[in-house]
Amino acid sequence: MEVKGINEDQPRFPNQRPIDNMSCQDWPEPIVRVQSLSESGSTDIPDRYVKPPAERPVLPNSRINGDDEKINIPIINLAGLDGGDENARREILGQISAACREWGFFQVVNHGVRHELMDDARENWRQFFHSPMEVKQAYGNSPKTYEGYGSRLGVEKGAILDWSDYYFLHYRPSSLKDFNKWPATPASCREVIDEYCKELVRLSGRLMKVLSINLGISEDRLQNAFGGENIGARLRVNFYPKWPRADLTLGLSAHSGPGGLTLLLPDHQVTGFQVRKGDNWITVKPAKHAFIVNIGDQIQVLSNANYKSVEHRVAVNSANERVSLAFFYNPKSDIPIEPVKELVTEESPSLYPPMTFDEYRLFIRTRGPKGKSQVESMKSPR
Ligand SMILES: O=C(O)CCC(=O)C(=O)O
Repeated sequence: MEVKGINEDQPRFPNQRPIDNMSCQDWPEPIVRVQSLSESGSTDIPDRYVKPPAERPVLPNSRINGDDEKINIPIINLAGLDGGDENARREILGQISAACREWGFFQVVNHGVRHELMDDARENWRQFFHSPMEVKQAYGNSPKTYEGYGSRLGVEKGAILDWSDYYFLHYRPSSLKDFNKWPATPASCREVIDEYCKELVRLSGRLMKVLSINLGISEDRLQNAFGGENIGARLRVNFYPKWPRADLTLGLSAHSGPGGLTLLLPDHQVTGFQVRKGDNWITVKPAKHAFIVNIGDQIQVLSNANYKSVEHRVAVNSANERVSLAFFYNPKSDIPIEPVKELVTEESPSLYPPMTFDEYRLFIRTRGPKGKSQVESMKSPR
């Protein structure tokens, strides 16, 4: 997809200041790899990564087992979801419904994805990030599509940046899937990631049915609104190098998922993923071999805000690197997304105008992660 410039006469997000003279074709400043800064051994944190005091994180304990915080997002066992026991199925649907409404997040275990595949996928990517810099640079990305090896989100000149490098790749639609843009190192990477993404498309489809049923609409309604079989699917692998002054920065700034569903495979050893709950940030304690499921903005829109996307962010660890795999299950990018008709009534009028995902994601591609400002700015007054 070509990202168009955003100097349009009528900005689509009325509460947002336009960015002038920005074409989104290239980065506004030379790219610095965060991993190289971390490995340089310097203890000074460059100003570019120092967040304003109000945005700095409350740091979790570094190792999962040492974290004594009791609160966690719900952990839901999917074992009985398709097993034929109607009571068990209803119980799981109820747990997912409550988690979507109260948290916008939940973890799933017994989800059907092989544990070895999950471990393999994470380790392949860890090895990729530990490859020589020239290997990684061969995949260096641009803001035009973001595919490849990158170190910033957004193209605002002089922006305060996040303390992470990442890799973005397309899995769906098939026309955008290009093995040449996936790492060839380590040797098993492409094959493992291909199988991993296939499994996650399947799991996402199961979860989409559950969300539809829980909204009281037909089980294939959300999937059809996403374009049926023609969904989009992308993987972003995040690498958060360690940094002694983790208290001053963020690995990923607060944002809500701009797409549909996110299935996150967190680091199994290092915490850092935080979810907003009211005025607090809760550090997620990942269950073993669980995926963290997150409702994105497109589902907030389709559900007419019955479900809400929730802000999340990542704290850096001062002693350990952290690797996570975020799989984004998105609507077909060129169809209008708006509240499904069954959820629009006289008492609950439509809250959002139709917008394609191609248009919607221009915001994060140009401005970077900015809390929930985008989806909030779209809302029409009731
Ligand atoms: O690294 C994490 O745990 C979260 C990543 C995330 O939220 C994202 O990639 O959008």
